[in-house]
Amino acid sequence: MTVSIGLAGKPNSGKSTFFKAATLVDVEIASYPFTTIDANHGMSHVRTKCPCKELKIKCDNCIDGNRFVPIELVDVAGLVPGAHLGKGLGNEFLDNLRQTHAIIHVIDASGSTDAEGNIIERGAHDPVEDVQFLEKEMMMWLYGIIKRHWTQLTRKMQLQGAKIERALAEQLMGAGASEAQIKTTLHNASLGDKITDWSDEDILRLADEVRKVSKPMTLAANKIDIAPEENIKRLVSLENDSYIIVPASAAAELALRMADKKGAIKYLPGDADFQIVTPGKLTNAQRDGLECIRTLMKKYGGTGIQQCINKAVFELLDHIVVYPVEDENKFTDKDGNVLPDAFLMKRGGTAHDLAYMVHTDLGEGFLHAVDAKTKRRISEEHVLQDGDIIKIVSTK
Ligand SMILES: Nc1nc2c(ncn2[C@@H]2O[C@H](COP(=O)(O)OP(=O)(O)OP(=O)(O)O)[C@@H](O)[C@H]2O)c(=O)[nH]1
Ligand SMILES: [Mg+2]
Repeated sequence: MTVSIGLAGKPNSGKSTFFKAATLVDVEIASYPFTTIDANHGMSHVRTKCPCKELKIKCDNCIDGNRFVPIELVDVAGLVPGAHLGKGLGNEFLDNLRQTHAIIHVIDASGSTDAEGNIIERGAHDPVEDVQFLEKEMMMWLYGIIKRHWTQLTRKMQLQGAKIERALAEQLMGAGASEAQIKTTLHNASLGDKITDWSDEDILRLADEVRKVSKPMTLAANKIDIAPEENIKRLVSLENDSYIIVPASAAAELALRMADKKGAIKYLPGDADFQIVTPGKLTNAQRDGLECIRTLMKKYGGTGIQQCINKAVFELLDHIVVYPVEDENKFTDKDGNVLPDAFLMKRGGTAHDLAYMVHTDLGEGFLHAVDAKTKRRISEEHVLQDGDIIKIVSTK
């Protein structure tokens, strides 16, 4: 299953710019609220070190040792405070986030848009005020789903004797919360299984816990190219155990990706710098623009866009990258392609889990696996590590 990351936030914060920069899909971008109405889906990538470098083998599936592993990005309509009550474009757009595994909350750090995304004088809105609204809207949306299905839920439990976590998971399936996740949330919210005793406050607490496990969030403090330094500092200072905050400029990343596509510069998403390759192809204004971006990148270590995606996948979702191969000596598939596939999997996954991810048949006929780096045979319970190259031996 492809990892899916949602881009959400108030209107005009730069979600579609982020999306276009990260997927190169040409979507509408404009300086007014609610430019995007229907969600955009596109392919982007996490960036990791390809194992070919340490193995000193030639590989055609990475760029200078940088491996880009596909993920899905979803760019949704802007949400405003009160969206769960139907404000702005309403809560139907929260539904576009159902299938996503994590969310990048895109914030306008420049403070030049109000809570509804209308343009105001730069710095007139405090972006710190925007930080928590999305969590609250999502909590209220989940609360709404539970309340709407309350009668069905009680009936399922009382008449059919269903377990509470099973009944809730079925109800919240669309929200992407699994039975195991629900079990954890019930524990975290200190709720017993007698749901007829639950108060509205209990259900709200549960909804908040479900949001945390099923839609973890990282924050992109966007528009750092025009944001007052003070705003960025204050946003970054909010980072703690439950918040990851990345200063970012979607506009800068988009400019770099476009210039790279044209062949004017050499830039890989996530790089801390770029090279101008054909100065003749650039106007003076373009060159000045690029130099401004370079200064910004020096300060922040890049544009922040790739960093957001990487943090969402590797930190929030705690995924690792593993490489299945058919030939454990040459690190290839049967056609001789070196490290042909890269799979994202949750940390803690085993060789057997990987077999199932590659193909159901491989999983069902699993005999053992081989760690191609050490040539050691590994059993089905062997927990894989980031960067592992695995040969699976199966009867099928
Ligand atoms: N300076 C600057 N402007 C940006 C940046 N990212 C986006 N913008 C501008 O912000 C405006 C809104 O960008 P969009 O990407 O359309 O914003 P959105 O969040 O998708 O907006 P809605 O679809 O209306 O919710 C556009 O004028 C963009 O050019 C950035 O990093 N820096
Ligand atoms: Mg948009």
